[in-house]
Amino acid sequence: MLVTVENGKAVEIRGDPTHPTTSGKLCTKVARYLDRTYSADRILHPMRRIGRKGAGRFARISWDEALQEIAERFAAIAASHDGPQSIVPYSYCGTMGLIQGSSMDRRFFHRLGASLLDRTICATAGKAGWVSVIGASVGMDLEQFENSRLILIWGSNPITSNLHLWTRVQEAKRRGARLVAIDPYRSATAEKCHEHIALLPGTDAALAFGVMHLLIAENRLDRDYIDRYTVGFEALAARAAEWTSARVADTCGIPVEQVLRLARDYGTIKPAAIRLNYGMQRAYGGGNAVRAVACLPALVGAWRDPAGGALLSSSGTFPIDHVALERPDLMRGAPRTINMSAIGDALLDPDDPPIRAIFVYNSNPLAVAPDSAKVTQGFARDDLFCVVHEIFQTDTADYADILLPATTQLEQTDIHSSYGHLYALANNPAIAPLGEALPNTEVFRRLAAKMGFDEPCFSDSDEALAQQAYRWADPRAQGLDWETLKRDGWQRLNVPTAYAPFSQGNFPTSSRKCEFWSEKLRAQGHDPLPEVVLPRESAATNTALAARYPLAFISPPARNFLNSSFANLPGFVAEEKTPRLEIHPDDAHQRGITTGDVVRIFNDRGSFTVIARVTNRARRGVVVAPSIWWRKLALDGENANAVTGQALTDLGRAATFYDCLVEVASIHAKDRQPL
Ligand SMILES: Nc1nc2c(c(=O)[nH]1)N[C@H]1C(S)=C(S)[C@@H](COP(=O)(O)OP(=O)(O)OC[C@H]3O[C@@H](n4cnc5c(=O)[nH]c(N)nc54)[C@H](O)[C@@H]3O)O[C@H]1N2
Ligand SMILES: Nc1nc2c(c(=O)[nH]1)N[C@H]1C(S)=C(S)[C@@H](COP(=O)(O)OP(=O)(O)OC[C@H]3O[C@@H](n4cnc5c(=O)[nH]c(N)nc54)[C@H](O)[C@@H]3O)O[C@H]1N2
Ligand SMILES: [Mo]
Repeated sequence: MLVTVENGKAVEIRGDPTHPTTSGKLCTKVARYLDRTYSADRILHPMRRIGRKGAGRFARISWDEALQEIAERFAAIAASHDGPQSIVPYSYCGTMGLIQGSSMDRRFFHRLGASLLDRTICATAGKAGWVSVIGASVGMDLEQFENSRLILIWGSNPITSNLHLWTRVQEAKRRGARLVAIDPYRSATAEKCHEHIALLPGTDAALAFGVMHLLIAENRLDRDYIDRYTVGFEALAARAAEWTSARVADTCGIPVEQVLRLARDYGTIKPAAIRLNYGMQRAYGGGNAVRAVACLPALVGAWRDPAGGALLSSSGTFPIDHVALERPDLMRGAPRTINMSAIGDALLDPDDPPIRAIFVYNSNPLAVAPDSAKVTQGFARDDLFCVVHEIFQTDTADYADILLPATTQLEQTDIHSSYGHLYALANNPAIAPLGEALPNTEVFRRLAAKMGFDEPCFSDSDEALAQQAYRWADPRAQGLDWETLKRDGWQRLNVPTAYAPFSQGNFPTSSRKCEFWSEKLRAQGHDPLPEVVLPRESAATNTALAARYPLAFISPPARNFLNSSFANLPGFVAEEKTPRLEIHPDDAHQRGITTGDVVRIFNDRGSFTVIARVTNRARRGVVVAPSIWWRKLALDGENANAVTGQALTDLGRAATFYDCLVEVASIHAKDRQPL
C-alpha cells in the first residue's frame, strides 16, 4: 500500500504497482482504508466502564490511570490462590503483522504466567491435515496459477476473499484453462467457473477419495512420482477402493457424472492446480478433508510443474523467528491452554482455576466466536475483569472494564509475512497515531514496566522487534534485510521464479516424502490414513437433530467485510445492505418464505433474524448467511454465531462454524419473535 500524506494527514491510498502479486490492486475493503482510519467512530483515548457490562457506557481516563488499574488488578489476581493462569489473553487477526500480532504481547503474558491461548479460530484444522501429508505450510506459488491448465477452487471464494489469486485464475482462463469450483454455494467465484460441484458441506474428503478411486481404477497415476516420493500408496489405494463413484455421489449429494468428470479432468489435464482453502475446514472432519485433498497432486505427479500442485497456505515458506519475538523462555511453569474457539465454555467454567481476567486485542470475540449466547454470558460475568484494546467500540468493547484506543495500520510499524504470496513486507507508519491511540507493542511495553518486569526484552523498540522477526540467515531470506524492506516495501523470498517446491520430492516431512500414511498421526492416536469424517450435524449422521433442524447452515465471508472488521463503517454496510439468508426456492417454498421476508434462523443454541433472499445460488438443503455482521448493528442484536457451536474439529482443535443445522421460519409465522 502506498499512502500519500499532506500536512500529516493521509489523503490517498493505493496499491504499489510494482508489487508482483498485487500489481497495485487493492481489495474493496483496503481500497477505502482511509475511511476506517479517519472514521469519527474511532476510540481515541482510554476509558473506564460506567454502565453495566455490555451497555457500552464509558468515561475518559488517562493512559496512566488505565495501565495502573490493569497492573494492580493483574498483580492481585496473580498473587491470589487462583494464580496468574486465571488471566487469559484473547487475540487473533485484527492485524496479521508479525510484531503487532505476536511479539511484545506474548512476552508480557509469558512473563506474567497467564494461560496460553490456542489460536484455533481460523486455520488449525487444515494446517494439521496439510502438514501431516506435506510436512509444512508450503505449496504452489500463487503467481503460477496463470500457467495452470486445470484449476480446482476447492472451498474458497477468491473473488471475495483472495482477489490476487483470482487475477491469476482469470488469466489462466483467458489462456484456455478449465476452472472447477467445489463449494456448496454458487459464490461469485463458482459462477465464473466452467463447472460448479455443489457438494454438501463437510463431504469434501469423500469427493477426494472418489477422485482417487477413479484415478487408480483408470490408471491415471504418475507411478514414477508415487514410487520415488510418497509413502503409503498401497494402503491409501485400499481405502480409496471403498469410495465408489456411486457412494461418493450419494455422500456428497451430487450427480455421479460430476465425480467422474472431476476425476477424468484431474487425471488428464496437466498441469493441474488446486486452491484449497478454509471452507472445507469448518466442519468436524475439516482436518481430514484437507488431508485427503492434499494427497491428490502427488498421485498424478502434479508437483513436477510449477503450475501444478496445490496451495493452502504459503506461511511456512517464511523463516519467521517466533521464539525471538514471543520469548517462550519467559514462561513460568507450564501454564494451561485455553482454546479460543470454545471461549464461551471456558469463561463459564468455574474450575481449575476460573478465568478471572481477560485481555482482548486484535479480535472481536462477541461477534466472531461460535455460540454467542455462551460467549455473551461469559463476558457479562460481573466478576470478570475485562480489558479491550480496540480501534472501534465493537460488540466486545461494550463488555470492557477498561477500553484502550488502538492504532490502525497507517499509524504503526510492522513487518509482515503472507499466507498467500511469497514476499516479505514492511509496514512503515504513514501518519502519527490519532488521538491517544497506541500500537499493541507499546501497550504491553508500558504494562510490563508498570508491573515491574525488567527483563531487557521489554524495552525492545518496534524497530528492534522488526529486526528479530525473520531468521535472516535462513537460505529463504538470503538477500533480504530490514533496511531494504523499509526502503522498498517488499522483497521476494529467496525462492526461484518458477518455484516448484516438490518437483523432486523433498517434502519437509520426517520421511522427506509425501505422507499418505502418517506415522506421526498414528502415534497420536489418529488414523494413519486420511479418512472420511462426516459432519456432526447432518442428516446422514444425526437424524434426530436433522428432523428438527433440517437445513445445513454456512456463514462465509461477505465481500465488503473482513471478518467483523469494516462491518461498522457506513460505506461498507451500505454495500452489503442487510444481514441476509440465501435459501433455495424449494426450501423457501416449503416454509412459505419469499424474497424480502424477515426470517428467523434458529436451533437449540440460539436464533437470529435476517432478510431472506430466495435463490438457487444456495443448493437445496443448505442456507447461506454472508458474515460477519456486528451484532449490535444487525436486525435483532445477533449474528450468525448465535447458532454456531463450540465443538472442535477432528484435527487441529479448530472451530466448526459450518457444521451447524438450523431451521428457518418466516417471522410472520406463529413462532414470531419480537424484533
Ligand atoms: N472479503 C473478505 N476477504 C477475506 C475475509 C473476509 O472476511 N472478507 N477473511 C479472510 C480470512 S480470515 C480468511 S480465513 C479467508 C477465508 O478464505 P476462504 O476460505 O477462501 O473463504 P471464503 O471466500 O468464504 O470461501 C469459502 C467458501 O467455502 C464454501 N464452503 C463452505 N462450506 C464448505 C464445505 O464444506 N466444503 C467446501 N468445499 N466449501 C465450503 C463457502 O460457501 C465459501 O464460498 O479469507 C480472508 N479474506
Ligand atoms: N460465523 C462465522 N464466524 C467466523 C468465521 C466465519 O466464516 N463464520 N470466520 C472465522 C475466521 S476465519 C476468523 S480469522 C475469525 C476472525 O476473528 P477476529 O480475529 O476477531 O477478526 P475481526 O472480526 O476482524 O476482529 C479483529 C478486531 O481487531 C481490531 N484491530 C485491528 N487492528 C488492530 C490493532 O492493531 N490492535 C488492536 N488492539 N486491535 C486491532 C479490529 O478493529 C477488529 O475489531 O472469525 C471467525 N469467525
Ligand atoms: Mo480466518
